[in-house]
Amino acid sequence: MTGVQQAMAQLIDAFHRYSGKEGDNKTLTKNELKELLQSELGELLGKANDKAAVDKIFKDLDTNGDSTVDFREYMMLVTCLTILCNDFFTKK
Ligand SMILES: [Ca+2]
Ligand SMILES: [Ca+2]
Repeated sequence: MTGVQQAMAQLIDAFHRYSGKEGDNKTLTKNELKELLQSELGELLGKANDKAAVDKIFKDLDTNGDSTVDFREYMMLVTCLTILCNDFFTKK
């Protein structure tokens, strides 16, 4: 697998690991998303400890406004990060 594919697989796996922690096991609450960002992407995002940044990411992802992030909504984050990764890897 390439780095990008590996990153995507890890992000998809992470959704399922964190979505089951509280409430509905098919969606992420803000707490679950925050934990996921901090634990899995802390290095990449750097701002996961910043509450305002987490709030913004959550709000941006929750396109239907039901206060949870489902897998479809989460895929937007994966796509954005994958594009970032792709830029990173192709520039090398
Ligand atoms: Ca959940
Ligand atoms: Ca939602």
